[in-house]
Amino acid sequence: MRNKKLLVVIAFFFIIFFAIIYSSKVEAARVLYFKFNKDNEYRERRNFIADLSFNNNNGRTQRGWARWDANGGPEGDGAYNFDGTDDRITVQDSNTLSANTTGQLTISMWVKFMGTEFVGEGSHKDYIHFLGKSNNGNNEYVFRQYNSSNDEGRGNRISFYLFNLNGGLGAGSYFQEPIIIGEWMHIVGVANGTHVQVWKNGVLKDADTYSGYNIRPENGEAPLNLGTSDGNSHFRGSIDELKIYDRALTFSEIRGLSEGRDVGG
Ligand SMILES: [Ca+2]
Ligand SMILES: [Ca+2]
Ligand SMILES: [Ca+2]
Ligand SMILES: [Ca+2]
Repeated sequence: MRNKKLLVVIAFFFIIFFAIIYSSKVEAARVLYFKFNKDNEYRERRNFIADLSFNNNNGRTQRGWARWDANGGPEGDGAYNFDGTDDRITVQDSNTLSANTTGQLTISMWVKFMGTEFVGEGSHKDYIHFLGKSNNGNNEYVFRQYNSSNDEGRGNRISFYLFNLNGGLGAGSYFQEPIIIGEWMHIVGVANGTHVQVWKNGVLKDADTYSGYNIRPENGEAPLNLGTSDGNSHFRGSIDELKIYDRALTFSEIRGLSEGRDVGG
């Protein structure tokens, strides 16, 4: 009888122990988290956006001041709006945001598109970047939206690209489906060491090899920008719940994020 009690106590402490190890692992995997709820507890005043993963990847709004919408986001708890002209949020360059230092990278966010007709960048001026860590000589990755009427057959294409630092063709995965203005979409880009992937609303849409484009990710010096990548084009819409992890999340983890559950939660 006494032994049985002892076993129960030991088992209990083992469970607690592994639960702590597991949750700290999940916490360690997350390298950036923007909730965009303007939380006083984290001194989110004026143009300061706290990195709630506590890796100090804090954000700041720049220039045209991306506007905070108190009722924005899929949960209505606050999100940032971008005007398509000059709005952006900037995070300083950090090793934790580069695919080669982490080995793998997952970028998860909620996005609401408010425009599908625009003049953008590129030789056809038909795309904008809504998130990117990429500028001349420091190209790492971007999320791209093509306009609806482009002449390349890429109408409404949403893609995630991984580049070599010197640019050129990137390894890009995409989906090309109707975009409903004003509707929140969950978008995830993954770089898992050999492939890039893009996910929409918890569904894997496309995957492509690094090797197909001779991509070898390196640590560049560009900041991470939301609303643009390098200022050459700008996104019109909203972003909420940006989460970056230093590993490739699993199918069920990405599905969970798209259904509002946290990784490990
Ligand atoms: Ca502005
Ligand atoms: Ca929010
Ligand atoms: Ca593909
Ligand atoms: Ca760097």
